[in-house]
Amino acid sequence: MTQPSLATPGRIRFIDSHTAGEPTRTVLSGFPALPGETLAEQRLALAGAFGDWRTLVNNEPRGSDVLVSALLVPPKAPDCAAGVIFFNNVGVLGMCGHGTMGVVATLAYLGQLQPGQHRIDTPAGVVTATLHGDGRVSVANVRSYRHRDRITVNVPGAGVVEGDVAYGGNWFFLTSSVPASICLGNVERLTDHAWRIREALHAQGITGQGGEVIDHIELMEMGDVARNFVLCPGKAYDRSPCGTGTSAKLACLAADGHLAPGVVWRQQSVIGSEFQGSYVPTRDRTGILPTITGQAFVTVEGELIAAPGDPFLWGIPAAGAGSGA
Ligand code: PYC
Repeated sequence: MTQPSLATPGRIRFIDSHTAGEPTRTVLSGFPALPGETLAEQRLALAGAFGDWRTLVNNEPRGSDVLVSALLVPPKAPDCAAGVIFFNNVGVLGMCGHGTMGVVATLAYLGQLQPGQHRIDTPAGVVTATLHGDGRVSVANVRSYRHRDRITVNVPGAGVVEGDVAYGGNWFFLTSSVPASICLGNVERLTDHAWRIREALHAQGITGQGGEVIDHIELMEMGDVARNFVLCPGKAYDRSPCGTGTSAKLACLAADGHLAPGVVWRQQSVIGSEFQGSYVPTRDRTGILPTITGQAFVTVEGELIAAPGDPFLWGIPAAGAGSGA
């Protein structure tokens, strides 16, 4: 176990929510201030020297591998209602679509946000969240784009798999190669397949732009309504249709000319929950600006207690998972 030394934890106030089934833990207070001039720098601090705080909040025994946490920080960009840095069981994220909806629902529950448009600062850039009167949230996400199309990967045990590499606030490999239909009963097979793809991408040196690690795998099944299975960096699958994953999918559809600007795309998850997405092209036509709509519900309000002498005060490392950074 790592030996934390940066501060002594006490009580950490949080609110949990779920968005289309995927949990978000919004951290309200009790977390140390992270050093950095930008949220991107603060994200690196959380990935590095403050990593024990990440595992304390997110991992067992106080959290779980499925959880994505959202640390509220003072925004650095102007006119933002909040700043947020997302993290999971193995590292930090650039953006998180379901998590942004969870943060907005949480701030609304606290009476800190009213229906309307709100700018939210994230390490990947500012996103605009619209809280609708009925509780749904639309997230106008960061620029999303396809980086490589129809590349092939040799996946041990699965053969040659073809897919696209795209960015939607995190890096994704998207493929319609599925070992079984996308439904809850097949989660173990889907997880195994997606994890093999992730390892093969890594072994074959296939990355996002600038050598960025592709740490999300999105298996797609097309039909009247599309279904996906998204495997997250720490080997947990997304219960929601994944906001950044849906953004990456929209970027691919736009690049292929398969979805016109403004047309609504329905994206279901492996548990059957749904987001709606649409896009406008960027002015320079190098990508798209997606908007993803879904709904989050507050589930738990409480304080994490970090008792001195607890041998698992700093959490249990995620088993068998790679880096989430
Ligand atoms: O909704 O963008 C998302 C997301 C990323 C990881 C889990 N959910």
